[in-house]
Amino acid sequence: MNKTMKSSNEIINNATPAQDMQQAGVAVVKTTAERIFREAYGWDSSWQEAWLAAGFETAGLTPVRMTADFGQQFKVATSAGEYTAETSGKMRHLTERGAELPAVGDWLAAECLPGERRARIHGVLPRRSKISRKAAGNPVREQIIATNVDTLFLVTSLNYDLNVRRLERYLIMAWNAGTQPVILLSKADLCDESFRLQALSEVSLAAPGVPVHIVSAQTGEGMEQVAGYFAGGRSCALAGTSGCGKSTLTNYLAGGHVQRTSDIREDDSRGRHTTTHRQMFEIPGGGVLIDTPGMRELQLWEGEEDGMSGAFSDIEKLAGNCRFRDCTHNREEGCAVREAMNDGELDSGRLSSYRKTQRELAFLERKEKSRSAAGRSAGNGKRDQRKERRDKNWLHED
Ligand SMILES: Nc1nc2c(ncn2[C@@H]2O[C@H](COP(=O)(O)OP(=O)(O)O)[C@@H](O)[C@H]2O)c(=O)[nH]1
Ligand SMILES: [Mg+2]
Ligand SMILES: [Zn+2]
Repeated sequence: MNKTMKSSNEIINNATPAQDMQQAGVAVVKTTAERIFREAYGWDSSWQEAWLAAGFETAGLTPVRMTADFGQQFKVATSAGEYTAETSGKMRHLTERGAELPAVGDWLAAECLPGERRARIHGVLPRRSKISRKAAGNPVREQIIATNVDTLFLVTSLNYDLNVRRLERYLIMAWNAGTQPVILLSKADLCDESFRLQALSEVSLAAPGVPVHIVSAQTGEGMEQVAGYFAGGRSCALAGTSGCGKSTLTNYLAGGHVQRTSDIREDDSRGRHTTTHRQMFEIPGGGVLIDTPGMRELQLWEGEEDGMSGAFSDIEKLAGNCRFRDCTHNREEGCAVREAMNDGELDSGRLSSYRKTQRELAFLERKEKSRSAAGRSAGNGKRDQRKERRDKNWLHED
């Protein structure tokens, strides 16, 4: 064989020759299935690098991707189909905060038990993106919605659902997460042309620079563009209130009835919570989609990225022209933001939403700070040490 040519086996399997020999009996079939699986689920050369750097290959582990979360137990996709999985005792022992447990979307290092269709999880690859919100009823706990999502579809239906203030919150969540938001205005078949145009213009103002598509899972309108986001095995997720049509879109894109959908109650136009778990589905042409339950109220969680700048780029750009650098856009002379508002270029509702969200995030940050300060003064240096060790163990086990 030509030396520069690689067999598909070599491209994905970096095992030593000795390990290759060991597996020789099943190598070909196994690696073809493995290659198809990894391509479909978005494995690429930088995942491979992270995998090797973490030492998972030498530990004899297999990459699998978490598809569903049922609390203690969860599901993972493997080259041999879906397995039930749980974390290893050691990993559970090292875990104190829920946020560091595997989440839907994670690439995990697994010990597969094919006879039982079970997997034991020993590690998590560092995440590329992480969609979080504040856990309900707990001011300082993060709840991860999904990880490693390239595109987050924010769905809002064109019948009764449209609410730009709520959309702004979803956009902050997307930008905080490090994902690309895309807005889907769903159920286009239910509204007339003038309502569409109005919705489109309102949404474009609330979401500067964000792609917007008008879609219908009923007629298929706009669905080709949506399908384009999965090209090259990319990962997408759906977010939006209950009843806006997320599971119906999932069924359309997955090419079958994979998710239950629900009828909207006529009285309040709200869907029932038919989708109760976050779950990932494979898209026939490659790529995956994560469907999520509706969120009654989206409580923001400050991420590593600056979501405010992403979601309110128009206001921040204007603020760059205010005379004073620390302008609060209240009564200062030479305030470009107020000027734009007076000229009708900037909606006053949007400015007050910007301010309100800023206050909310500042409050959250203060809470988080005082909590970690309290933790330290209570002699929790030990916990920090444990956390550090844990990160090492999970992410860089070499
Ligand atoms: N007319 C119409 N109805 C839709 C469309 N998409 C979803 N629906 C309906 O909206 C209701 C809620 O859909 P579902 O997918 O369960 O919403 P979810 O809660 O966001 O997952 C169901 O009765 C669907 O049949 C659409 O494109 N057009
Ligand atoms: Mg649903
Ligand atoms: Zn100003």
